[in-house]
Amino acid sequence: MKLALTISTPNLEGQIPLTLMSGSFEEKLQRAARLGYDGVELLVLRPDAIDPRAIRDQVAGHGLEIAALASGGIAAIEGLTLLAADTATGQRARARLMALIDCAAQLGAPLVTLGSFRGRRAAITAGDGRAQLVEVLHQAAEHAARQGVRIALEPLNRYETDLVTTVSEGLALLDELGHQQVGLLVDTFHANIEEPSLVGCLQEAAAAHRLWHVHIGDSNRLPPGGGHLDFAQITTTLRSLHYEGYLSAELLARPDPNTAAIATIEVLRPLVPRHPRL
Ligand code: LER
Ligand code: MN
Repeated sequence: MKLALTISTPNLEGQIPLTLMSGSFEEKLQRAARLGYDGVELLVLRPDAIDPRAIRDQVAGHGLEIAALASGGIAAIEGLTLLAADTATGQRARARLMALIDCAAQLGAPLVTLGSFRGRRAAITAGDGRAQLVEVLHQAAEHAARQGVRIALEPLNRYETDLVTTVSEGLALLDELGHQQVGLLVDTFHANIEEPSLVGCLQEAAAAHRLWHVHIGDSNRLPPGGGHLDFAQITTTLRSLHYEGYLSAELLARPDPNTAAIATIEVLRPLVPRHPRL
């Protein structure tokens, strides 16, 4: 298991919601490496506005990996979602997803997350939003397979989506999709709201060989320790499931983006000891 935190790409000004660290991209990487993170999850809005190869080299230069490429900012900041009321917006979002997959391949990122960027079923008035999402995912999965990238669908709490709020629902959709390129991302904050059992949903996703990525946030989305989730139990469970992916902090930057990054690793690193680098 490895530890990452979500940061925004160099072209994005200001503090983007659910990203950590302040300052320039270079300063964020320096600080992440110094704190002992293994990687960064990169929040990308417009792949055409960044230089993926330069970013890949810059991240590697700090001894960090790119854990994932996060799509959530596209919905949060631009309001662009795959399930959209009008066809033109849906098409634009679909093209953006394909561009994100290309960008992930150029960055050497193993996966693209798909959380809020999918949008809501209720947005679709003509036809069925669920069927539409399966169709988009199929097209994206085929493209991702050609690019050697995977897609991680994220169950979200009911206040953020009306389509896939639990691992069970996610697995049912993936069964229907029937594509090896798409798995699940479990976010501890969302899972605490929706799942009958946090440990149980991790076991369920892992048993289906679909537990590909984990977002970390406490019950109230503060850094671990700020709420009532038991991260020792979560990491023990993940270890017993032989989970080897990332625990990636995606949480509220409180009291400030740097302190939240420190608080996160102070709780998680003792639970996820670092393997000596050969
Ligand atoms: C949003 O709440 C979230 O968890 C992100 O990962 C969604 O893309
Ligand atoms: Mn998340």
